[in-house]
Amino acid sequence: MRGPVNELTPLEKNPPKLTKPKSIAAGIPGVLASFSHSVSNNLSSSIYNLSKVNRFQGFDCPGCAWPDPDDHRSRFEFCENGAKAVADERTKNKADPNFWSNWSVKELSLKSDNWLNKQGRITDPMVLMPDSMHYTKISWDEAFDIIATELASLKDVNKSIFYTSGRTSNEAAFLWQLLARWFGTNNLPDCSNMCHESSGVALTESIGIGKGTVKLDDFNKADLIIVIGQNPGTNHPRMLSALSDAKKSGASVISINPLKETGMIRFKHPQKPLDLLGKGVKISDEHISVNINGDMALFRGFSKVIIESENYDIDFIKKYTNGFNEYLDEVNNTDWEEISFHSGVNTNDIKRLGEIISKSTSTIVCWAMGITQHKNSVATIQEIVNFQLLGGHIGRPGAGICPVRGHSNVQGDRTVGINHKPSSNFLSALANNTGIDVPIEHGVDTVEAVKLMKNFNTVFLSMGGNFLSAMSDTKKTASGLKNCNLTVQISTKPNRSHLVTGKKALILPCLGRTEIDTTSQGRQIVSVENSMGVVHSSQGSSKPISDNLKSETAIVAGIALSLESKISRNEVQWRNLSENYDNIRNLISSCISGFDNYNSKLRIKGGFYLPNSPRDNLTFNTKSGKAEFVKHNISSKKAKLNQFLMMTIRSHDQYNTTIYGLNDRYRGISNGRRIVFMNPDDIKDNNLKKFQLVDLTSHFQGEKRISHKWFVIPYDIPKNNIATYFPESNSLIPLDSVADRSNTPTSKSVIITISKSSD
Ligand SMILES: Nc1nc2c(c(=O)[nH]1)N[C@H]1C(S)=C(S)[C@@H](COP(=O)(O)OP(=O)(O)OC[C@H]3O[C@@H](n4cnc5c(=O)[nH]c(N)nc54)[C@H](O)[C@@H]3O)O[C@H]1N2
Ligand SMILES: Nc1nc2c(c(=O)[nH]1)N[C@H]1C(S)=C(S)[C@@H](COP(=O)(O)OP(=O)(O)OC[C@H]3O[C@@H](n4cnc5c(=O)[nH]c(N)nc54)[C@H](O)[C@@H]3O)O[C@H]1N2
Ligand SMILES: [Mo]
Repeated sequence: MRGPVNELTPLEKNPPKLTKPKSIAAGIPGVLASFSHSVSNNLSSSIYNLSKVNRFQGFDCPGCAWPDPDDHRSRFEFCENGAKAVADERTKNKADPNFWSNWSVKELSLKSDNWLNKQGRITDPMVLMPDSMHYTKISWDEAFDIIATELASLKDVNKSIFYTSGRTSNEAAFLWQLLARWFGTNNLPDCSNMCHESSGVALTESIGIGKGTVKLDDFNKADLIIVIGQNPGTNHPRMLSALSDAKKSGASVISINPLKETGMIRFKHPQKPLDLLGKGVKISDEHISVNINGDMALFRGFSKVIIESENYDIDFIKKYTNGFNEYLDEVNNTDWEEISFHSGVNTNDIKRLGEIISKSTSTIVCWAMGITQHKNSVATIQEIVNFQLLGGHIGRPGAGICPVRGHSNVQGDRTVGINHKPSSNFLSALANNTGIDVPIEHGVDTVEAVKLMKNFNTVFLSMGGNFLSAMSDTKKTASGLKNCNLTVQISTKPNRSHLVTGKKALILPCLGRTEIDTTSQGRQIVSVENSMGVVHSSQGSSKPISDNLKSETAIVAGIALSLESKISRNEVQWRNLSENYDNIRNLISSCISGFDNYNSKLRIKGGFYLPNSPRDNLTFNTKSGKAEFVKHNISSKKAKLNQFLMMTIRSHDQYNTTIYGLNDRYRGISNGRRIVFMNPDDIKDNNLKKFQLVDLTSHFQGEKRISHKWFVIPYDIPKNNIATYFPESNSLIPLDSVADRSNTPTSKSVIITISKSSD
């Protein structure tokens, strides 16, 4: 018998060490930190690889989706985040068949996420048979045969699920969705469902495109940049170069966040010697310590000031927007008391800042997870768009909206068809160009996938990612995965989704971004789309860590070819596509607009911009043909007496569920992750003390979820707000606690009570 495995991250014995939060991001410590991560992995290979990051002939940085300047992509552009991601992939450690035979899945499940990641790269395809305690090596052909057999034996194709994480290239992602749709399902949940789905839903309705409207160069032309719910110092460090350049060109920066994140205070460019010597550039001119989920009310307040001072752009509004009068009524009917109550910011501060903001002639608003992971996220984002429309800040130089995407190709994956709700245009283009019978019925997102898995015996296939740890409600997600007939993880490194599995499980190891991808037709390049809609090439240059790895595209084709005979279908030329990626790109060009001459444009330095009609020519593909003011009542999540509102955030030493180390340098935390950031007054009022061990209980629709033994840490955070790190805290987030319309787990709004742990 396999026996029960541990689904949750293990507890920690000792409290962390605390120092004062830092006031300057990057600089020498940033360089040293990336260096030390490289040393502990594989220094020479990391340095060689860093010289290739984001160069015209190099590979796309796996760190994040922030773009590079159009004119100097050949500069040595990397940051601590990227350096760590590269070093982590280039590790010399190998989770080879010996490793898997030394450790049972149960033993591995008792280890920390940090330990699991340190074991290194997976070298061979591995299988876990029913009732077996260990993974054993399997041939690729046998692995493909197991998958094809399980898929072909499903009575209903909609009991298969094809998950995607956002690092997958356009080419692999396109083939992946083709495999799912050729098989007959739109069950294509992806990490976007947990990430920027709210932005996509809100923006599509408001401005007719689910993406941002700025180019990087707009940052140099803006006079005001507002950064909301984002921690760029840790998660998008290259954005700090853009912000510091913008400051030098005269822009003001406002940061809106319950926490004073270090990157938003001061920044020293790690690759500019003069910056390293000086005090660095001051980034935020103003910081607003908004309450968690108070942003919608805050923006309503700013809009109210703009309207009351008649500082709106009436020409723009008349020509390009719809719904202004209704919005005007809504704003006039919102009183200041409500605004201050929901935002947690006092009226005078909002009015003072609103006055300054209303004078801006070119504003950019940036946001990330602090905005997208709440119940009212879609409404909040639409309020931000309303605010931008008032000033006419869309489609003009130096102005626009900028949802800052996470995974390095999450935006590209969606563009090329990773979408559980595909448009009918896309589906008919796919049908016409491939001859396949496309499924029309919408598929499941990540929350619906867990429910499907719990209720039926499904087959779950995962292109990258770590579904168990990334999803909300860890226990429910685990029971869903365990109910699957088969779970398949296409991965680079070990993670908890390899341990909490279906009855049978496969791990298929793939090439990483840094590695050379060769087929019978020679060396291949792939492509990705960054956060600002630039599609460019990426080509690894290192020898693969093992001879037994396959590229993601080869793995998709391998599954498909094995399935062909079992379901007697042969419409798609899988071999032709996977042996020469130009053929995949030709197919993408025929199916998706904006990709004409894909193969030649990709080979031009720096790649090409996809069309973006609001930005390019102020046209809006909405119901009215204009940008929509969408009105909503302002709302916010509030904790009741003796409760707290919890946000689950990233530390400086993690990449989503990959834990590089136990430090959160900028916030002054070292050697621990199981901590609750808490306001010092709340600590006192609740009779707690620093390092007190507490249990956290979440409350949702009468249900309780409890997580034991967290260390209390005093921190500068608004009263009644607390913060913990994910993935540890994901077990507290109820599966049904989701954002309206986007169905994104409310990872930043969890109602919690705190009690002292018993010994
Ligand atoms: N090094 C590193 N880089 C990464 C990642 C990583 O894990 N590590 N992940 C990548 C991915 S997939 C993504 S999506 C991005 C994530 O990038 P971020 O969105 O920056 O990541 P989070 O840590 O979730 O940070 C959320 C920020 O929002 C604030 N916040 C939380 N709730 C609220 C709120 O209600 N209102 C406001 N105004 N602020 C709030 C928090 O204090 C925190 O500063 O980063 C990408 N880049
Ligand atoms: N509570 C809470 N939960 C959250 C969030 C939050 O803020 N709070 N954030 C959410 C967000 S924004 C996101 S995007 C999701 C992330 O969800 P995922 O994308 O599913 O998770 P990751 O941790 O990025 O996936 C890491 C794994 O990807 C594999 N991998 C790495 N590189 C490659 C590669 O090149 N190819 C392949 N095939 N595999 C690779 C490795 O095996 C690694 O273990 O988590 C979400 N979950
Ligand atoms: Mo993300």
